[in-house]
Amino acid sequence: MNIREYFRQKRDERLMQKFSSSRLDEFIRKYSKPMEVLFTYYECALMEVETKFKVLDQEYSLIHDRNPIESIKTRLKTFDSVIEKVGRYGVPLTLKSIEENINDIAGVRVICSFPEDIYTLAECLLEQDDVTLIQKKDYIQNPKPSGYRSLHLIISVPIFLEHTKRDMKVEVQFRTIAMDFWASLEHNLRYKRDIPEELSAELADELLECANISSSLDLRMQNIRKRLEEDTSEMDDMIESAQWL
Ligand code: 0O2
Repeated sequence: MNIREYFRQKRDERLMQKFSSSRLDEFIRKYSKPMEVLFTYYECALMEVETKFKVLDQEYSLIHDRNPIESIKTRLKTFDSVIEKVGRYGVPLTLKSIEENINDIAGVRVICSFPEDIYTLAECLLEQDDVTLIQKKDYIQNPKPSGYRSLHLIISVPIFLEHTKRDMKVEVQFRTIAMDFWASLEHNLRYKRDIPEELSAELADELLECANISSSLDLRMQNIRKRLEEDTSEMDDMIESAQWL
């Protein structure tokens, strides 16, 4: 479905609560084609960033004999959630304003094995000379009141088109498997309707406790890995010196 059809279909739904039909009509008339082009550019930026992580993962496994990345997920924000955000932020409904103000149209989620891998990968990404950091939010050092943990970076990367280069913004969320498991469940519960207020408050407390437990589990698993690595490297040293005897 193209953007024009999409907006037509959505006109009587959620978008109408934020914007008058004449503003939406004007937006559709002016911007449906350029918006499609813009979204294609975001999709290209997602491919660029995903490839960067795949390369880092390959190289790391050559050197350290393990993969720091469990999985990579990419997503483009839906048109209606972009428009909903424009309404929530109170910024102009124009293409320029969407590009300037909405930073997470292209999103990459990198699921790592251990908390330390998150910072190693983020550092490796930011060292690349075509990557520019725009914003960093460290919800691992400073978890959200809900218990949410993740490292968020907004970066800008170039995509190379037929005759030009264009810098595009991408949001990268780094999580461990445990952080991602918690966030997915919490997200599902949050969007579940008809939960009585009392139960909802009870579940929020329970979720916060689960977030803290899973954070300490992450650290314990990381320590186990470190001790195993130390043990293996001691063993390698012993084997190496025995060969000289
Ligand atoms: P999606 O589909 O996952 O992208 P805003 O985006 O305006 O609400 P801000 O400050 O720009 O707020 O972004 P923030 O809070 O730094 O990060 C927003 C994204 O982080 C969310 O995207 C979620 O993916 C994730 N997130 C943040 N807080 C929580 C939380 O408490 N629980 C869970 N499960 N996820 C969280 P979207 O747009 O909501 O959805």
